Amino acid sequence: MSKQQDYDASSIKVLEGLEAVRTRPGMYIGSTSTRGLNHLIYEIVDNSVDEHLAGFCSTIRVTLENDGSCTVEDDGRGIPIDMHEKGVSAERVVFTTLHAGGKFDNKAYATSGGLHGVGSSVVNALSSRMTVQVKKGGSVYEDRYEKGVPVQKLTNGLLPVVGKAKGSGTKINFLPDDTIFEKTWFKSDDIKSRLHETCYLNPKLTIEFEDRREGCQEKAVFNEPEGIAGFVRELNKSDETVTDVIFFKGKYEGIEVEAAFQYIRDFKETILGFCNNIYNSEGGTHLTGFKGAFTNIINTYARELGSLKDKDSNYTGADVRNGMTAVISIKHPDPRFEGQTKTKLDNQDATKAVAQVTQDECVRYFDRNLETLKSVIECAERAAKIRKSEQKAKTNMLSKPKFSFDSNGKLANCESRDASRCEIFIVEGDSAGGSAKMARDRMYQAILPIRGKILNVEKASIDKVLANAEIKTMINAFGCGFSEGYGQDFDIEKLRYNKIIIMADADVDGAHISTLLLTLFYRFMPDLIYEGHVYVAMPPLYKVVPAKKDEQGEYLYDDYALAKYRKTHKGSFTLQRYKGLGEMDPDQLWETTLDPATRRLKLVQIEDGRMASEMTGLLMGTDVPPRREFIHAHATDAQLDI
Ligand code: TSJ
Repeated sequence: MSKQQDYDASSIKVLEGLEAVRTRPGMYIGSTSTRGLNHLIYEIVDNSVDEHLAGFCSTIRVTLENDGSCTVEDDGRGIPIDMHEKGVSAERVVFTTLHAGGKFDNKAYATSGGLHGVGSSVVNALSSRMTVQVKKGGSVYEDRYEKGVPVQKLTNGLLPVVGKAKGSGTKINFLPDDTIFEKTWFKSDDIKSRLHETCYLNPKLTIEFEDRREGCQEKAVFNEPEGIAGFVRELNKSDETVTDVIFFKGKYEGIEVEAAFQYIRDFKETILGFCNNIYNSEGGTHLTGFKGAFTNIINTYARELGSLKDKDSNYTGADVRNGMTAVISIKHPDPRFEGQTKTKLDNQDATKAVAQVTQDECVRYFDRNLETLKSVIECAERAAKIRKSEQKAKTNMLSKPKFSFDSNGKLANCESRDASRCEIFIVEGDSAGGSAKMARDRMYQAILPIRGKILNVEKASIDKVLANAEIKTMINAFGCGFSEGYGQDFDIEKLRYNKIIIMADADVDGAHISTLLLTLFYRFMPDLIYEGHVYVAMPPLYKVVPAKKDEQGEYLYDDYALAKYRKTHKGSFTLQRYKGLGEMDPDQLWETTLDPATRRLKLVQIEDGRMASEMTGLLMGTDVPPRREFIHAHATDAQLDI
């Protein structure tokens, strides 16, 4: 068989592969929302970062073009364009083979972390067009694709030369396919922050960003020679610091470990883990190694220095991390990931490597910097003190009989104790609550009405939060306790309901109540959200009933659906607008929001833990000016009902 025929045969496989990507894009890039869209850029940029790690690329340029496409260009060696054994340019194999690599997989580190690293062929398949230009040996070579299918004619399987060039590099331009993505507007803030982060993790790399889209013209250059130490400094830029940034690195059994940390006055802990430049939002073994070793080190010193007496128990891990901001970055030759979003590092040898390097380097540092060590121990002391006094308050509160806060009988619990099938609806208002209690499936659906607005936990002190009757009722009803910084008393295994469903009116007040509840869950029971237990019910806004008797009535969930109905429906109909859940009778409530067969629920997910935490602080916290600024900048998205 000739080489060309050979390629024809394999090209059928290629088309099948592309089709698989286009049929289930979510499997390859996580989602087809803005997050998935932005991922296309990261996917491409990560290839240039690999070239940087291999030692051949110093600058990457990312441009958002006015036509909606994105250009990524680097000054590396250029993707190989010579003849591949399949009888066609190697470049074409890279862009048409799923998980391309194989032969090109001679990188120092595979960057397959979670959603990342699925490769350029996936981006190609999801782009209505893509142009690849490779500079090498004085010439520019070009290839073109549409929806992943090559459209450039080759000569003897090789790419045409389209110009002359100095130096070498790769330039990709791609336009995301608007039949695949729900939205095709790249979010420049997210992209900039991810590119900036990449530069903190790669101190010798420069990334130039440019937005050329109409009305958004902007340029930014990122280069962070200080590396992750600079990252920690940036994270703490608006906090009162207690120590300098401490940086260390080392290597253990083939695993490179780098860490930077600094203490701030605030009672919070921020520890970010990266493996091969990929952020691990669910943490993992590298963080376990760091935390374990650090706790040991501080307890050992605290006993040596007499801060802990013989009779005292050790500081907890959370105590010693009180006020700590840290970035742990490792390079692992064969990373494995697990967890709900496949972003939790799973390699057991990473625990040992990070623990060993942390032990050696921190002891070396603290032996020479006693004042810093004392400041760290003071932070742990303060945390331990508060932990002990809160423990007392908590045992007093939670040791009372179950549902003791429910003496007013507001919670209508379900009969089943099979948590996997039980649901609890948190319902705004007593009248909707009453209807919901009548309409529900008593076996599996519990109803907890809450009156008016709950406390904004972002603004209140912990004792106020715990004193709040509605919050106590919820904590007791869920059954898994709560965690807040120092105490790790939350136990998701004890959760009594598989689904926690927020049921609020589809108006501004309802949205506010949902936000307050989500803030509560996010701050005190974040695992409820991370493990996918929290939902928001989507009650319809309208019901349309056609005048003709034989036609079915329909619930409509937003104004867009109503406009569409008006356009497509022939004949007259009556329109009922629901002002609130309280207006629905039990039957309607059952059909629209309770019945698992017909209701609509929105699963609450965290796209980016850090971003979510910062946003929650910004939107729900006490500091007004930055919130006002944010609202003014984003107010065009809002729809107020007057
Ligand atoms: F994702 C991508 F494929 F589209 C892409 C790859 C996008 C961009 C903007 C850059 C790149 C890329 C690939 N930049 N640099 C490289 N380098 C290689 O592919 C390469 C070059 C030479 C050799 C060699 O062994 O000689 C090996 C490799 C992997």
